[in-house]
Amino acid sequence: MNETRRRVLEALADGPVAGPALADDLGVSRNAVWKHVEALRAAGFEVESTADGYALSSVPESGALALSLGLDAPFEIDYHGTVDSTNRRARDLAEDGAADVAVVADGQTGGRGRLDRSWTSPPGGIYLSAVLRPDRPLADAPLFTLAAAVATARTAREAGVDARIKWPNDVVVPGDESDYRKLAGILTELQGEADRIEWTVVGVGLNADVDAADLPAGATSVRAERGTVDRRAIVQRLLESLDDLRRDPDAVLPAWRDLALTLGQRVRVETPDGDVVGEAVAVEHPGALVVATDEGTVSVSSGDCEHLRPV
Ligand code: BT5
Repeated sequence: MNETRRRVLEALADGPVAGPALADDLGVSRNAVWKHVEALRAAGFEVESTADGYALSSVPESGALALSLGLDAPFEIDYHGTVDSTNRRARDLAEDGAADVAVVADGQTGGRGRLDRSWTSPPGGIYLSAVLRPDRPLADAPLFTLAAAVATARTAREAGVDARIKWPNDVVVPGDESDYRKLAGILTELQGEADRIEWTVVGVGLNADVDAADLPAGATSVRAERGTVDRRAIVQRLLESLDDLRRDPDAVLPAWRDLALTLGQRVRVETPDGDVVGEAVAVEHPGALVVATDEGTVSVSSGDCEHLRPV
């Protein structure tokens, strides 16, 4: 990202600021300032020319500069109009040594779910994958998936949606009885070294300003629940919340439990060793679901979970 352009933008956001004064401040020519202002206008920023100088009057919904402006979390934004998969891109960056990068795209042509499933990625959705390098043992890795679910649910709740978490990684809006509609999904990828996490990529697909007709059956969007939303505000809140949680991993499980829709429900969890059916009674560190079955208590660390109607 062009550093001078970013500084011009920040000055305009605090503006109005006169072109010559800004040129002096930044140590560039007046013509260079003018060119940066024109480039910002071309990128969708509205910059007014007032008697007191330039003033920023509106910011576009996406783009690296727009998403970085005012972001209160130390993520560099790697923005794409369209990409195959933000997780694939984030993984490549992580393998090249990147840290604290958030890959954000307006669309995906090959969005991925878990277990080779695909993620439908229509316009208006948020497709975001953060590269994290937490200094934690490998066994703590599930905490970062749970943290992403908490950050996503909190952000959707701030947007007015009754978002809850379905174990382990779905953000849903509850319906009648055991019913729910899926609002967001999370895909985590991980590289370990010795017994440490080397990097983890947490990918979030959030149906934000999406027309429900563009989504698979059983899905919903912030727009369908609450009306149209500003995707920039949502991306920024999500990253800020994720940043808070990764700095305080002990806060993740309690926050997850507070938002959990699964606890107290009758569930069926499909695991590689067969189905586990019973009541979901707890979530234990670092994210295992404890199910009370007819044969006793079983702790499940991964699998697909379905909420069943009460018997
Ligand atoms: C997930 O998988 O829920 C994880 C999805 C993660 C997607 C993000 S987008 C940004 C980043 N880059 C990627 O390539 N991926 C991540 P899973 O639990 O396997 O659920 C997948 C299932 O959810 C599909 O089989 C569909 O049934 C359903 N589904 C697909 N697209 C959906 C959507 N947009 N909204 C709701 N449900 C969807």
